[in-house]
Amino acid sequence: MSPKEFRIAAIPADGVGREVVEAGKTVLDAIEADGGGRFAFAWEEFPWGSDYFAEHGRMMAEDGLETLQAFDAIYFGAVGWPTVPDHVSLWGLRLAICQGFDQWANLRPVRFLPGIESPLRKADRTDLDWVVVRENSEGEYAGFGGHTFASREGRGEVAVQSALFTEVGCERIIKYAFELARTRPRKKVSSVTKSNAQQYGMVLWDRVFQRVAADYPDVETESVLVDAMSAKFVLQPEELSVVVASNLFADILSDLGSALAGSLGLAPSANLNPERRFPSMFEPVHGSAPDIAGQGVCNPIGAFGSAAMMLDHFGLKAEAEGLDAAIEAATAQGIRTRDVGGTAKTAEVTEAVIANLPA
Ligand code: GGG
Repeated sequence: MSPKEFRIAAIPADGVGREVVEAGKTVLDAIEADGGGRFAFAWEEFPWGSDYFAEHGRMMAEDGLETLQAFDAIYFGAVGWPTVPDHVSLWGLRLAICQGFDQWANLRPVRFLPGIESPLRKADRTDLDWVVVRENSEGEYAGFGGHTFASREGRGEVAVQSALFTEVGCERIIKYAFELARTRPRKKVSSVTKSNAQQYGMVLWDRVFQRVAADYPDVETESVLVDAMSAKFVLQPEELSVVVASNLFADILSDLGSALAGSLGLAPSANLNPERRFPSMFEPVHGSAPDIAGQGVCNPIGAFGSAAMMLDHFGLKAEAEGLDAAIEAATAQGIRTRDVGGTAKTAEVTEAVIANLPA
């Protein structure tokens, strides 16, 4: 029987993104080798990112989305480098892909791993299990706005940035969160807005949340303002399971969550087009970390967790679970990069995870 082939576009992009994508490919190659010829990964790597911008004046090829459309998934590193304004690099690559491919659901599990200290208590908190569900197509990242210069000195500049909330956009992400909650041990969805101050879009979100919640009587719910939710992450972490929020709020809360799990370097994510009309994209939550790039010391665990989410997306459930278990085994053995209090290099963590893959 010929192996089922999965075409993967690798976009390492900037800084430590290159190191973690290389590490992730090494782990996935080992999983493929252990797969007994049942499946194969066909990789193509794209040199897009801030260096590409210096040469071509754009972050990705003009026909980049057409090229990527032929792939089953995108494995992404990180975007952002001091040579390119951050909003130019982000909009030119990561957001161009997320929005171009209608990857409207961004899943950001917060992984509390054995052997990793959480600031929530000076011990690991593997009793906690959160998923942040981020609306990934509109909200505060819709890109609506403009600016104007009010005087010749450039003073008095005015800028407007609008957030877009549509009933369709709110409903699909909120339903996604409820469906996800039904698959989890704690069936609870916490919705996060700031609808007391943001009286149009976020009031619409709250209304849709209440309407959708009525269809899921088996799922516990709460609506919490984002400031209160930030405190709740720290003070009542046992109260959380699925947290659904707008693009900006979920971006912030998922960083808070992964910091509370020990490090941003641990956090995986999936940018999903649930209808599967377009490829989905898997990437660690962290950015390009210019301060440690190129030193071989960055934490590859977030990229490995993202690879596990990609395997799950391919229907390779056993391999996804095997990789997640290997990650846990490696951290439990004390193999940690310096962001989580260890001395291991990226390559040592990679070797440890491969050594712990199920036979
Ligand atoms: N791997 C994630 C990444 O590169 N993030 C850079 C960033 O600034 N992201 C903003 C966002 O998640 O919207």
